[in-house]
Amino acid sequence: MPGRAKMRPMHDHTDHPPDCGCHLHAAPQDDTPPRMAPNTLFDALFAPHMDSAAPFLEWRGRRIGYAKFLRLAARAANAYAAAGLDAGDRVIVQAGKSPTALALYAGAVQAGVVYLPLNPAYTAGEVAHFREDSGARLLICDPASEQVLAGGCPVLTLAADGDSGSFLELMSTQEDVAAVAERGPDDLAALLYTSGTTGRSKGAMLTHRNLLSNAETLRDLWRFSAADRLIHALPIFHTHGLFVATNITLLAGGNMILLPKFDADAVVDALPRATAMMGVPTFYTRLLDDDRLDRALAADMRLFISGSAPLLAETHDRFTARTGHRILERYGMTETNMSTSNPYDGDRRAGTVGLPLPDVELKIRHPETGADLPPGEIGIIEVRGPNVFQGYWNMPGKTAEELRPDGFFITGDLAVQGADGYVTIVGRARDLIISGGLNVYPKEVEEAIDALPGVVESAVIGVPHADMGEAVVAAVVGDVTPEAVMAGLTGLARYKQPRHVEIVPELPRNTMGKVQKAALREAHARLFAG
Ligand code: MLC
Ligand code: AMP
Repeated sequence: MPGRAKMRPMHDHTDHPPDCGCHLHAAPQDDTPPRMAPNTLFDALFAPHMDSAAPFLEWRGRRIGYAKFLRLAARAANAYAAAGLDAGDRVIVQAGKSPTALALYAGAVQAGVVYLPLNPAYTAGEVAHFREDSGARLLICDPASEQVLAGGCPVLTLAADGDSGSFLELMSTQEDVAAVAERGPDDLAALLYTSGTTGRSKGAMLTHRNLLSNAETLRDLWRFSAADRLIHALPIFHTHGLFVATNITLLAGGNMILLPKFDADAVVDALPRATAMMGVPTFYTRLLDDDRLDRALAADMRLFISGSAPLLAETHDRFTARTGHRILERYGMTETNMSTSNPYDGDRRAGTVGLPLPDVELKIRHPETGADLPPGEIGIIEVRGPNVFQGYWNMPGKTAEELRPDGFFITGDLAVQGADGYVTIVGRARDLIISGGLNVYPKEVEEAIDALPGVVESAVIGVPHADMGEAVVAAVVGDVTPEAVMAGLTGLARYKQPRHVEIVPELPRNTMGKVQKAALREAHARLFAG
């Protein structure tokens, strides 16, 4: 793991990149060759804006400029140091969405601290695993959770609105300029936990290069510039909202209308002032359910992007009919950032996730043999490139199972690639439910159900859901009621809990004794189809 960072003063202009945009660089530069960036992400995302009065965030009607936001980030960087964190240490942030929470990410980049964001929906038991596994030196959470989460490492707080809490108090005692920790492209920037089909969640190690290369590629592909204003209604504890949306905006020098969460009224209000939006498919189906969505409302928008879950071709087409915009669908994963995208110019093909990104190699391989498959055949997507993570934290065995020695990552998504390069995802080789863009691993829910008194066995499946794409449903065998099952699952985050529990005499099995989840899915297919 990375050692102690070398620190440099933030405005030491001997070290400062010539294109940083700050006032001391207004004079022409000499021809000395560019130096290696001392902090890969900081120098690309933040340094150019240190003294910029340009807007960065609109939050609850308030404008926050770049310089102001970065001063907040510097306070956060200093507060990490005051709390005893060195570069390379992990900080867990389980906080609501606010400009302050975003500054905690930016401050971590500046201080070289490895950022580990968590869904506020995670329960104390779930958080305990992340804390123990990551060896975090500090946990920042909502004041209401402070007592429950105490133990293991120091706990400081940030309220859901970002306006109070002991970490904010610590920030307020700090200078608003901070040292920049020296971090290279291969140093870790973030640890993002992702569940799996077996065992506990795994921490995906993402480096400065992983995040920056993907942001650069997508900024160029999607033509983001300083003229863009992005509607940001995604959570900031996942790749989509934290890295794709935020890093691209920072890199382009654009700005964001930061919404606490997706809310159709707030998005309708923001659309006439915005140029772009990124969302999961649920955002688009909810907008389509709103009569106010029409061509006039979206007239000044240039780009709608969807990802994290399959966008139905029907949703895609209905959106075009209503607004005149073709949604641009892309495909990614926590471990890989983004890997494919439909083109900006050219055919945005409904039901496909487009073409491999320019710096990403993509292969469709045989699920068992790993052999390359020809166009038109279904196999597993494998990707390689600067976007692909470094492996799972402290899990060399799991890393070796999914990351080949030649650098290709086995995604577990089943797809077919046409001769023209377009990739269509047709299913998943791993047992996974995606509900509203959040992943639920049936195995984790089944283990929790099977541990309840009276339960013999269970099978958890995803069924079509008009709003969330898929909903979690449990079939349970045993002397137990659906209510007792639900009451026993409070240790799981709410979004993982079944929306429907059915007590059944037995689970359908094939001749090999394997539970036939396809038959269960079929039997419950109309439950939430709308
Ligand atoms: C909230 N709930 C969910 C849920 N979100 N249940 C299932 N699935 C979800 N995704 C729960 C709430 O706790 C609540 O429970 C109930 O469902 C109804 O809540 P809601 O008010 O309707 O939900 P809402 O707050 O509007 O959230 C829905 C959502 C949100 C879809 C807008 O989940 C969201 O923003 N999802 C995006 C997730 C995301 O960013 N994914 C990217 C991962 S990165 P109760 O009991 O109180 O009724 C990735 C890589 C890539 O995948 O390619 O991008
Ligand atoms: P996560 O592990 O939370 O990062 O989720 C990544 C998974 O989301 C991928 O492995 C895919 O299964 C799914 N995913 C992301 N984007 C898309 C998309 N555009 N279409 C279908 N599935 C997607």
